[in-house]
Amino acid sequence: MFQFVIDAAKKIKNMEIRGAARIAKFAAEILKNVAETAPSESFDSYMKKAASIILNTRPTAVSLYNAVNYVLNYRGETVEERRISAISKAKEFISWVENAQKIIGEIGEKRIKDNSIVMTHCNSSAAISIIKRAYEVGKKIEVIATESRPRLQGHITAKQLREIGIDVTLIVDSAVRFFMKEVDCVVVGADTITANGTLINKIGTSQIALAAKEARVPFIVAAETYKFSPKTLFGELVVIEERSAEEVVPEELLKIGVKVRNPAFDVTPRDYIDLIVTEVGAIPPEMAYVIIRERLGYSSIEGEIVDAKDLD
Ligand code: RI2
Repeated sequence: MFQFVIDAAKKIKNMEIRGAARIAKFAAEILKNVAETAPSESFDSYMKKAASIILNTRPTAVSLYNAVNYVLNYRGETVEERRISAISKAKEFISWVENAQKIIGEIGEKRIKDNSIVMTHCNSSAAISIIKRAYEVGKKIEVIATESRPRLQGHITAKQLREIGIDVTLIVDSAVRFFMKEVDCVVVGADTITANGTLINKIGTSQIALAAKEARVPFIVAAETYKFSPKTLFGELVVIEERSAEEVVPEELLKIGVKVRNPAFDVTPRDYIDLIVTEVGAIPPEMAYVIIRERLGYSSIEGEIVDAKDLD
């Protein structure tokens, strides 16, 4: 029974399935599958164990936690009622993901000027939704996409934008400040936004924000409301995932004792963020608390989540 959950969790861990929204949607799909097939006598324990396995994959993007928590808040007197409730919660979450990205595109597009150059980092479906929409409504835009070492998600972004006809220039991450003077606005995604409006996103994001602020270039974050972290409201710090050294250097360097650090994300203070485009509106980062209270609620905290650390 759990083999398919373990296999799915591995896909998240090795980044075959990646991107904060995609992993959250995938988690909801796995839990839906578990809800549909779990034996009645152990329905609740199957759901909890599957949740633990899924949560024990990538620690930083709160979207994964919010997805699991949303589905695990199923209710019902009988097992069959709980099964139906869990399946419908999973479906609700999946459509939340799909609809939110579309609306973010429609809202965020209005902040992109005609004849402008937009810089983006990594591969964010929410950020791309804004860029694509601006292009679709007829604005003439060019995109500067960063390579996003070490996993080179910038290549995916460049390909996705080129496929629909947008002019894209790919640059190495360290060239961000060199090109910033040509840029009209920066649009990036989010893995997590904390209660005080801090952004956690792909490593390198904070340097781009710094360069943008220096050059007075607007820095826009595209984030569905399930990227906001209820846990941070209660003092929890966001864990920054550190991935393996092999992603960064060839083995021969490791063999001679070169040490490598490979944090996957960094932290951008809210003072560097002009706007967060969510599916419920374009807000200043200071409004993060309101989003958490109104969209995610305290029940997210109370939901029963098992500690997944030991389940590898
Ligand atoms: P969407 C990605 O993380 C990037 O940091 C990206 O900005 C963020 O998720 C949000 O992506 P990774 O999974 O949810 O590549 O907007 O490490 O697609």
